Amino acid sequence: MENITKPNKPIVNHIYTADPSAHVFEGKLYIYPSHDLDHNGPSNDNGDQYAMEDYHVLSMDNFNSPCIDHGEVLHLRDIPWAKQQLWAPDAAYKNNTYYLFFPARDKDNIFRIGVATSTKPEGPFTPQDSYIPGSFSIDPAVLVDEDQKAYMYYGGLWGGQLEKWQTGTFVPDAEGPAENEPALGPIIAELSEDMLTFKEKPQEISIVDEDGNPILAGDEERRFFEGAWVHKYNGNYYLSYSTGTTHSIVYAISEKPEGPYIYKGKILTPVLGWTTHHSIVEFNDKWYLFYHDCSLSGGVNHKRSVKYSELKYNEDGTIQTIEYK
Ligand code: FUB
Repeated sequence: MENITKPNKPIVNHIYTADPSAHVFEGKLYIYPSHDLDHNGPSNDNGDQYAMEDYHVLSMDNFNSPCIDHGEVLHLRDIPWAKQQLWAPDAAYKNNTYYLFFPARDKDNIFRIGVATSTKPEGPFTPQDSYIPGSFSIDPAVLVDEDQKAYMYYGGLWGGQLEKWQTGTFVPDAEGPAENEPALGPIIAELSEDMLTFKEKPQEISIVDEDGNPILAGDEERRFFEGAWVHKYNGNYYLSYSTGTTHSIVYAISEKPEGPYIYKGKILTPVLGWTTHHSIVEFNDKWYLFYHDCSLSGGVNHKRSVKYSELKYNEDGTIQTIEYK
C-alpha cells in the first residue's frame, strides 16, 4: 500500500505538523501534534511565526498501516481564555477520560496551559473555561505513573517565557540566568485527581552532571530549552528535552519523577529547521522516537512535519544516539 507510514518520512503530508506527543491508547498509536499554519506573518525569537490556531489528532493501527487524520479536534475560537498560538500539546488518559493539555497566550499575552476533555482518544475535545490556575509557559507533557499519580512537566525559554517567572510572578522584562549560573530547569507539577488543576505549587527540576554539579546556563549543548518529555524505562524516569539554540534532543535520568536528573547524552542530532521537539513511546515491545523537521516545506521553520524512528537502549539503560539524516 502506497500510503503506509515509513520511518524518517513525514507521517502525513497534507498538513504541516510539529511537536508530536505519541501515546498508545486502546491498542493504537495516537499522535497529538501542533498544526503549523502556512502564513507570511512576522518571524522572530519570540516565536510569532508559530501562529497555530487548532489541533488535529493523528492515529495509526500499527507501523504497517496508513496514518489517519481525525480532523480538527479543538480550535482557538472555542477556548474562552486563549488569544493566540496553540503550541505543543500532550494527551493523557485517566478517569475514563482523555485529556488534551495545551499552551496558548491568554488575553494578556502570557502563555498559560489549558486542558480539554473527550471520551475518545481522537476527540473532539471540550476545553475548560479557564487555564489551569498557577500554570505558565509552554510545552506541557503529562506522565501518568504506574501508581496513577499524574505529573505535568513544562516550560520553555525565549518565546516560551520561562525566564519571566523566576520570582514566581510574571516579570515582562526578566532575563535568564548568567552563563555561569545554573540553567533554568523545566517545571513539574502533580495534577489533581480530576486532572484539571495542580495539586501543589509547581517546582523547578534540577538537571546535574555526573558529579552532581548543576548544568549551567552557558552550557548550551546540555541545558534545558523547551520540549520536555518524561518516560519510564526499567523503573527509572527519563527526562528528555530540546537544547534550543544547539538544536539537539538530549536526556537525563532520575529515580524520582521530580529529579534531580543526571544528564546522560544525546538522543537526536540536529534536524533540518530551528526547532526540534519529540516524544518517546513503547509500542509492541519496541521503543520509538517521534520528532519533527522541516523537510516537507524545504526548510521553512514554521512549516514542519512529524516523523518517527526506532529508539534503542544499551544494556546499561543509556539511549543510542539517533543521527538525523
Ligand atoms: O511549535 C511551537 C513551539 O516550537 C513549541 O512549543 C516548541 O517546543 C517548538 O517546537
